Amino acid sequence: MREATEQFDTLVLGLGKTGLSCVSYLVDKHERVGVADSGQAPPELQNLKNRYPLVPVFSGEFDEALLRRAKRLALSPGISPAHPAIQTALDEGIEITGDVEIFCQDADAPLIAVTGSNGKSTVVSLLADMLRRSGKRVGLGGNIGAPALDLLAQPAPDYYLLELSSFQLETLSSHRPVASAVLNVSADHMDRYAGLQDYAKTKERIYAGGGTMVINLDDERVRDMRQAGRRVITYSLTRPEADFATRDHAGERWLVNGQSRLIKQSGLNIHGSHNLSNVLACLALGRSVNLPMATMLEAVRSFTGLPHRCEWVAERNGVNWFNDSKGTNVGATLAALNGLSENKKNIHLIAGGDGKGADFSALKNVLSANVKSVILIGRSANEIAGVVTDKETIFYATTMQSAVEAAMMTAAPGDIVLLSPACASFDMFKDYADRGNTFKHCVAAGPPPGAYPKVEE
Ligand code: UMA
Ligand code: ADP
Repeated sequence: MREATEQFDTLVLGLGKTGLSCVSYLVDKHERVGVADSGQAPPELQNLKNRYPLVPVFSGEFDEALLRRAKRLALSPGISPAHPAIQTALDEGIEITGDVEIFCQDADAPLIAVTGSNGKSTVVSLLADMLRRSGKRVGLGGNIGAPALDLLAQPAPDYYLLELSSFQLETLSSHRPVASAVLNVSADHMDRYAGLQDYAKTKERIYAGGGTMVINLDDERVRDMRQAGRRVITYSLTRPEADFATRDHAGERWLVNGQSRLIKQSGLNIHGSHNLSNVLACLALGRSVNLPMATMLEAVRSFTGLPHRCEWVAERNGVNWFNDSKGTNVGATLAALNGLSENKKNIHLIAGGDGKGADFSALKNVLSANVKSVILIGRSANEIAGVVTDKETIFYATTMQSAVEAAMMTAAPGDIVLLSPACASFDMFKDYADRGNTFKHCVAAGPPPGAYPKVEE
């Protein structure tokens, strides 16, 4: 029997991917580790029991007496340090850390770190390809999927490349990146932060560790993060003075670096001007570690984007279908609508889910200008309906299948149907990938028999 007073070097809070990676890393370091999870069925419980049967697991609401038994608490990203029991522990002098902080204390290769409200996974994926094509070994992880500490189980690469969420940045202070970027700041996770300012301050922490600052001049909040005396590489879609910018030449839009034209927009295989911005960010980050330009451009040409991000799905009866299930906040949905509409009012938008406390009013103008109908699903459907001016264009659906069928009934040749929910998926789906795959499946399944308007041959 275990002593109820057993002390822990580290008590890991949360038993998802991150929690398991912390246990695995810390047990290898011979720490006395325990795990606490406030849910009833933590996702990695069985894996933990199989691999570390001696590590105690405590479930149920976090208990101050339990937390007091630890020298430090390692918080999973989904757990806010503002939790009252964690605040009490902090007041009592117990250290609060996170997996990325532990990683940065021990990692032994240069780090490139990327955050932003949108575009992180796209940017780190393309940048990883640029690095690999340049002969560099890359340890890619963080918010994109592989927990940072799992990377330390492999031999050190030439570069670690971490996608960092604001949650992971909250507990981070030991990072010393060679380069870092905040791609953009728009409202997200407003159920966790006091406001946009608070959220932006958390993102800004990525620049605190030194190294080259890659700055997006198109984002006012990011521009303001620039620090005197630091090496800075800038990029912009609108400001020609940026190190990496765009310029029109002979009727084509080009990506440029100073006087050098690098690649035409028409040479890219990804959609939307937001993705042009992502490519510029990659070129700036790649430049910060001296990757050869020709190799970077090879990677850009081959990049077709990630699934569930403005992903083209099908063309049926002259209607193009796009899956942007990873559009989980207002900024992403705005970018998708602006990027795909080409200033026409031809989009049928499927949106909704768990709005995470968002204010949807920023969608109002683009909904009026570019959207023919709005098909709403999920918990926040009514909140989104509140910003649609023409209420006649709203449809409600209780399942993805009925949403897709409604779009099939409404869309005419030349139109676009876009799933870009501006919300998290958890009220109806396992995750955004499940939502996007369900959408693709429903599109492939086609309309119910006899329902589709007849198309003239
Ligand atoms: N839990 C508690 N108490 C709470 C909240 C959660 O005990 O108050 C427990 C849950 O019961 C669950 C565990 O914590 O058992 C889950 O931990 P977690 O939510 O931190 O999730 P992980 O599986 O560890 O995944 C995390 C990131 N998740 C979040 O930030 C919510 C993953 O990002 C990331 O890929 C992974 O670490 C590896 O780094 C996902 C995400 O949604 C994709 N990120 C947000 C986003 O992109 O917007 C930030
Ligand atoms: P993240 O990892 O930050 O969530 P992703 O690359 O996975 O970013 O893209 C998430 C969503 O944001 C997708 O809907 C995508 O279309 C949109 N998006 C991608 N890049 C940008 C950008 N630079 N600005 C605004 N939205 C973007």
